[in-house]
Amino acid sequence: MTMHSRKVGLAVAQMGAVNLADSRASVVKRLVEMMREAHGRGADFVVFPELALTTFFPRYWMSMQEAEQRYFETSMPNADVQPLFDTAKSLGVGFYLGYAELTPDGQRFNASILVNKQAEIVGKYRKIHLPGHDDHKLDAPFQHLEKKYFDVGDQPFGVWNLDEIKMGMCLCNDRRWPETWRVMSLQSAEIIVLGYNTPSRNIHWPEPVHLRMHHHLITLQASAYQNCVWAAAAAKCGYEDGHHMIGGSVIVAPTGEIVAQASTEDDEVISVSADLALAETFRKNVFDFARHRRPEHYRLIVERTGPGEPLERA
Ligand code: ING
Repeated sequence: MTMHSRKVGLAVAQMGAVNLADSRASVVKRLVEMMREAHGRGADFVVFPELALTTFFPRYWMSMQEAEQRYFETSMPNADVQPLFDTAKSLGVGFYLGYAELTPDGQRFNASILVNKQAEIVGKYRKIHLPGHDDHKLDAPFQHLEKKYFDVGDQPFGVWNLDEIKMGMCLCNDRRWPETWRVMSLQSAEIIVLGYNTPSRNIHWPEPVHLRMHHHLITLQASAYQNCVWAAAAAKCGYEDGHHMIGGSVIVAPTGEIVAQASTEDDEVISVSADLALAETFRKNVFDFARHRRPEHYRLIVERTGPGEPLERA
């Protein structure tokens, strides 16, 4: 059957390392350059990484005051990121950007925004699944202190109308939890975008390094397919002051196939012409939620946080 096509130029701007010594201005300059390259390839929308403006600071122990002073944004946009908003407006390109948010009342979030082609902030998301720990692990090679520096997101996973597209977003560890994707596909998301910073080394056990990329890719491929969405994921990667993070930025079609993948661990733009209509056949036949899902049998997903006893059966 012929599908009417709804093509969107979708790009991911992967970032190489941002080191402690790198200023926000130097980072924003790199983001602007990649936005220009994406636009040159016909992109309507560009995905930047999680915490894109600074090094992945949750790997370091410091006082909350120092973290707030060095790594959090107290307004968005602000003078440092304004060149990115100005470029977006002049080129007519929307974007997703991850950053650390300090609210006026002192709350701290690992946040991301959706910005439309007029450079207006259409949506904001605050990371719900915070990995890592909040204690100082003195014998660890590095820390993962998202549970220390960030509050749990206070808004639901959302979907926004952005330049005619129904777009959802999340952040990094969120992608590993199926509930993240389902809550957004139940809001009719067509594209789900996210940024990530994924250390290649596990501080808890000697996990083989290849598993980091394997889990990253199967998560995105399965989630895109099971939720009939395009998925676009932007890494910040490479060696940040000697601490390695995986690359593997990808764009995944609703078929579950990887249609574009970064091949470096540096600043790299990948892009596709994403046909949103491609998802329709899967929504009509395989994953027609309204026709096939049986929420009355899924109750444990919401009622239980951790695993418990088997259910009593009739
Ligand atoms: N980083 C990692 C991620 O979820 C992690 C943390 C890695 C958790 C591997 C579990 C396994 O990709 C962030 N920032 O969430």
